[in-house]
Amino acid sequence: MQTHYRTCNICEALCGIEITHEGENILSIKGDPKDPLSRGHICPKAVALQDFYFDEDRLRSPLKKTANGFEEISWEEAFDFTVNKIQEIQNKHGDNAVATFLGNPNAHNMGNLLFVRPFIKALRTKSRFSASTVDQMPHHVASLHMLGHSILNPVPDLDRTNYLLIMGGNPLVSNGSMMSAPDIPKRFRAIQERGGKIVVIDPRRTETARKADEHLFIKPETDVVLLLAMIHTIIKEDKIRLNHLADNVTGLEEIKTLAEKYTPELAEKITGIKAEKIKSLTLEMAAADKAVLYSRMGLSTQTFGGLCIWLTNVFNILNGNYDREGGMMFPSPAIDPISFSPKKGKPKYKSIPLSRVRKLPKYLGETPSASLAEEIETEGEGQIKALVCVAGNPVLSVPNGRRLEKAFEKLDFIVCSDIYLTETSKHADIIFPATSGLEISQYDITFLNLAIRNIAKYSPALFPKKGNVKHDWEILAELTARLKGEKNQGHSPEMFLNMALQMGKYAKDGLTLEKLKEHPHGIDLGPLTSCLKERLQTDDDTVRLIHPVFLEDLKRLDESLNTTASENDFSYQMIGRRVLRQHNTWTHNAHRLSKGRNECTVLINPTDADRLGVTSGEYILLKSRVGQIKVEAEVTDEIMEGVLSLPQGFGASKKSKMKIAAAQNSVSINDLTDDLRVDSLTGNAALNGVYVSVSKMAD
Ligand SMILES: Nc1nc2c(c(=O)[nH]1)N[C@H]1C(S)=C(S)[C@@H](COP(=O)(O)OP(=O)(O)OC[C@H]3O[C@@H](n4cnc5c(=O)[nH]c(N)nc54)[C@H](O)[C@@H]3O)O[C@H]1N2
Ligand SMILES: Nc1nc2c(c(=O)[nH]1)N[C@H]1C(S)=C(S)[C@@H](COP(=O)(O)OP(=O)(O)OC[C@H]3O[C@@H](n4cnc5c(=O)[nH]c(N)nc54)[C@H](O)[C@@H]3O)O[C@H]1N2
Ligand code: SF4
Ligand SMILES: [Mo]
Repeated sequence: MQTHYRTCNICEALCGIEITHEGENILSIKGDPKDPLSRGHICPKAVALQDFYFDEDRLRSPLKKTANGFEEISWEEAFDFTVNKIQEIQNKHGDNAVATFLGNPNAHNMGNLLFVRPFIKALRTKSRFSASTVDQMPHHVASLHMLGHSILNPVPDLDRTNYLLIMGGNPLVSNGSMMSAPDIPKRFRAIQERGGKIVVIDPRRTETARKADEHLFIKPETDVVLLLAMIHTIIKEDKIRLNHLADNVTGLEEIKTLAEKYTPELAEKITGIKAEKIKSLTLEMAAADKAVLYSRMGLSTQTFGGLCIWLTNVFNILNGNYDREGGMMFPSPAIDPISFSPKKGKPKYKSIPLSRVRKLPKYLGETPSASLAEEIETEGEGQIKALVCVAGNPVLSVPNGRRLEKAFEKLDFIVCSDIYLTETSKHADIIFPATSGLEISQYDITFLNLAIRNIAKYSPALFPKKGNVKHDWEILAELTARLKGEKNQGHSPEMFLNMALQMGKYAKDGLTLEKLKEHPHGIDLGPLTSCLKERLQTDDDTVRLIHPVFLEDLKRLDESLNTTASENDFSYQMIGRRVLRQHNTWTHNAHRLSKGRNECTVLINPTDADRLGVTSGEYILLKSRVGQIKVEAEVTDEIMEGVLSLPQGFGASKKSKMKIAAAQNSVSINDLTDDLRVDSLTGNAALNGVYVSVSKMAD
């Protein structure tokens, strides 16, 4: 019997796990109590890592689409065919005719992170899409304009705060995002046990809200006005404290002027939260010695996502809780992605590039994924003719996924790297079968830069590759070499990892890959420290409270406040939710995660249900501008009146090869979300707040 230690790489929580096994026979998967970050915590998904390894429905050989369906081919043929096709299309239509889509699992995989950039460079394409623009782009835009670098992102110092206000996040289920913080329940209990308070603002009384001290309902997509009113209150009540950043903040006077008109009374009318409550909440946070406002998905994937994340930062700064214990802090990771692309001293770019068709902003070189379909459909120079999709499932994950699926018919070539035949990969001409979970070695380059404690940890692979599969990085390295007409250098992720560690902050303390291998539970580098002044990337070393793009976007907000929503049939607003036992679109095949009750239900308030004559268990019809779905209703007062909640990540149909337990009831929320609804400031999709109509099914 052997014991293997690693980090679960499914979500951002970075839980340490302990696997006991006899050869390939897994005896147990448990939380690793010696992991310095997760201290023994895991969720049910970690146990399913074995299911993904053994799953008979996994892709086990390269596939080529033929008139008779998919046929297994050799790796040589798959590489050859792919590179020939890409070069043929680029020669004919230009480099940008080949688009890339990078899905969420890339961020959770060291090999992908290290090898995907050279691959995209070799493709020379500016048509780059990813899950970032259906997720957290507003966080990057706020950091870029305020701090000078898009990946200098703050995280809440959960272990020391005494007041946690959560807007649009449900970490009890999601296990946290833009903060790697495993074991949320224990960390939240600790806040309460030291006399602290947790408040949740969400249109749904979520699992997190139930553990909090207070929950406030808010009308979807109105958070920006609440944030402005909180900032207004801090200013009016003379509570601004900048603390150690006092000499490093610019734009304070402009903030005071712009917040003037957004009174709590105005915010009450728009958000539904009482003016008195807004004031008392703000004053409580101002009075707390260590307080933090944390905003996530519910705020970043809505029409004013950019303004919301900007104002979240502004509030934390004015409240004296930025880069300070118990507030929003900045990790000091052993591998600092910023050190590889410093912006300091560089001239600010004059304007942000725009997408070809809808002229949406392209931050971080990313064209918004909500515009992928139109970039394929719309003829003219730069039209997309081929798609390279690495660990992504955009048919289920981008708004109006059905339009995208239809647009695929126009493409000359699709190649996917995936572990499954999915709603997206089933359209591919070539599929590369990749390894996952227990087959890969791992160092969490992305998420250790978002962890609420400074940690370094390396996990070797547990098992050899199963079947005729390759690591994504091997696939990417081979494609890169062939595209460049060079010989594959045969570099490994470990080689780059070791180099990066040697360039890092802790190299002087002897932090090498060898040392990490000697510490299979990870190395604790201590709690977060104030480090913003050293890490700031603005040319003048200041934190900018304002930037012209935000001021400009406030005009869009004011216009929307002045237009009363016209009466139409779509009178409900739909928001998304996550379920504990699934991760996005790809874990549904794990038997142990898919048994039990149907989780793909739409939550509807009892008052609305009564009006419509709908009862729990009944199937109802939801329609939006772009589509319609039939889904089981769940009547509950945990959702606000006028709001519906549908889970994301569902919708894989039985047509795919997968034996999906819950497939019968599974519908995709993105058959209803609207690709035309974006936060025009950041290009991020506005997945929340979509207008839908509800009706009973005919008997
Ligand atoms: N309406 C609505 N839409 C949403 C969201 C929402 O809340 N509401 N959430 C959004 C968010 S936050 C995200 S991150 C996106 C996610 O969107 P995507 O990244 O497109 O989807 P995922 O399901 O995360 O996984 C992508 C694919 O990777 C495959 N895969 C898993 N592991 C590996 C691997 O190691 N290698 C390879 N090659 N493939 C692998 C899976 O089988 C799956 O097909 O969805 C977004 N879409
Ligand atoms: N179990 C599980 N865990 C996951 C994932 C998963 O699919 N399953 N996905 C992972 C990924 S890729 C990500 S990005 C993270 C996301 O992690 P979180 O940011 O915690 O995402 P959600 O759980 O979707 O929570 C978003 C919350 O916003 C609320 N909301 C919606 N609209 C609004 C609004 O207008 N205003 C306010 N104030 N709230 C609103 C919703 O009701 C919901 O409670 O989770 C990760 N963890
Ligand atoms: S919370 Fe669950 S899925 Fe996320 S890292 Fe921990 S065990 Fe894995
Ligand atoms: Mo995400």
